[in-house]
Amino acid sequence: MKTLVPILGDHLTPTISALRDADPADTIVLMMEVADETRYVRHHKQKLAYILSAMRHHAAHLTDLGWQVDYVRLDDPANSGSFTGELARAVDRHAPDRIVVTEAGEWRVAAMLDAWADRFAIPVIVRPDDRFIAGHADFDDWASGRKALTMEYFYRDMRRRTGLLMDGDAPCEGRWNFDKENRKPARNDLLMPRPLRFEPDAITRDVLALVADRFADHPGSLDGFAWGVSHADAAAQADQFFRYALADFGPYEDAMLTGEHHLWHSILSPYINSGLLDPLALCRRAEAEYRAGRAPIQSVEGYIRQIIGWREYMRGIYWREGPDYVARNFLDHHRPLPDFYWTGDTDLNCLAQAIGQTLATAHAHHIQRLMVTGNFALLIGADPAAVHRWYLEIYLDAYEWVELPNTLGMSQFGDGGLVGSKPYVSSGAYIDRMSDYCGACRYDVKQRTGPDACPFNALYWDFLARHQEKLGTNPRLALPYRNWAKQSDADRMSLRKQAASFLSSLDGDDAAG
Ligand code: FAD
Ligand code: DLZ
Ligand code: SF4
Repeated sequence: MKTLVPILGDHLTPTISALRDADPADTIVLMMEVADETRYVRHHKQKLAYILSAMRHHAAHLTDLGWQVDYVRLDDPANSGSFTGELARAVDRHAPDRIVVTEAGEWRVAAMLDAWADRFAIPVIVRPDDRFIAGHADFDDWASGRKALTMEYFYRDMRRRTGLLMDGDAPCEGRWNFDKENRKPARNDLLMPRPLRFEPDAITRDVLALVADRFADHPGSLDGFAWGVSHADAAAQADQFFRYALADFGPYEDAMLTGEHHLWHSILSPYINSGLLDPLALCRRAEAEYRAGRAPIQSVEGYIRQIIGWREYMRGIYWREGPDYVARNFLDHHRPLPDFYWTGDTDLNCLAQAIGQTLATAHAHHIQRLMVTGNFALLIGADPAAVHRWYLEIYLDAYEWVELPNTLGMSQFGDGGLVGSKPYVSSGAYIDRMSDYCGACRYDVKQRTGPDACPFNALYWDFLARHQEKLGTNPRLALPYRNWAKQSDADRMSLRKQAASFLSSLDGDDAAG
């Protein structure tokens, strides 16, 4: 039976479910570079270059493995610009008996796949994406009937289910979570592991030229593009991480340092999310490092939790909450995101560092995303949908299923506490403790009011005051609200005035930037 198998840009896994039992002699693999996908948000230029180059490398890899690949390029004059249009053309070209596809990674594309069955007069079989450990029904089973969808309990189930870091029925070393041992600031004089840099080959150079030519209006820079684009590249970066960084991953997971973009992070999320690396295999390898005595439990447990805990949990939330999740706005925030999110041109040094790095590389690590750019957006009352669009366009690893619950849920509290039990807000003190940014900033992190005061300080208290009705009864905010109440009326008034003046400077055409 002649089968057409569309492989989407995040399906770059040779053993993907749609290909699993297929006969190469009877199967046409269809890969499509389409304008709709490159334009549904203004993707960072490096994100476009990465995806298109990784797709081209994957097509070559599949061909080497014996598959017949029909590859439609973006600059093909006949390209219709959409997945459905390209599928229609491919059906005309190949006259298949059926279409087999692995489910899409987001609601927008899932709706297209659903419509294919009506549009084409042949069966369309949509298979589950079993690169994830928890299927949709597994997550629903776990979630239904629970008052709170606490990630930690989901994670424990995933540990039991995979057997990762388990000694029989008990967690290794008697605890599920070793975060208390982590969260150390880092110093610049430590010997820093370096992620690999990949010199663009001929395929990537072609794609870089295409992106420079067609997407000049998109944010970010292509200069110094050094991402891996093939299975071999991704495997080499994984080796680098396990050899040089995993052991210290835990302790320095939350640290931020000027000029040090990666610290002990793995920098593997783009490869995992597009399919070049298998998340479960990475976790098994991390466990092997622990069992061999080469990496301590607090690093290995922390790393595995991010993948079988947070990553799987975010996907479960995305599909469970439905396509309307994107419209939630619990705190009723409507401010546009300041222009400097697209330029890095601001005198708040922490933001300039995190955004500057993001524009240069399309990557920033979790605490930069959560406690610098995310924290600031939440404190100023930015519209969560606008914040979501920024994260979706600006990061190389951003696909809606993982980006949206992280941004709207965890970072912006837009879902009112489904993902996070309290908003991730902080004053400048947190950033000062975890980074070296404040020392080089024109603001003084210790001051709360006055022209040199760190804007995060007044904004923090103002945020709590503004949202007292909605957040005042949250037990995890009891201490900050007690501290707010303890301050004199005059202090509270001057903090609120300070915040109001900063916020109106943002309204005044980004004057604070
Ligand atoms: P490491 O720090 O080395 O972590 C190991 C792995 O764990 C990552 O490769 C990733 O696969 C996984 N992981 C860690 N944290 C999370 C998390 N919160 N959710 C899902 N997976 C996680 N991650 C994305 O993959 N895509 C996104 O679009 C994305 N958007 C985010 C938006 C916001 C506002 C925030 C706060 C976080 C977001 N994250 C996103 C999660 C996290 O920041 C990135 O996964 C991480 O920075 C990737 O870098 P790394 O591979 O070096 O991760
Ligand atoms: C993100 C992206 C981009 C920029 N371009 C393409 C493309 O041209 N062709 C393609 O197959 N996939 C692309 N992608 C990734 C898809 O948007 C991704 O596969 C969907 O989000 C699936 O849900
Ligand atoms: Fe950021 Fe405030 Fe520190 Fe400046 S002083 S880097 S604005 S936290």
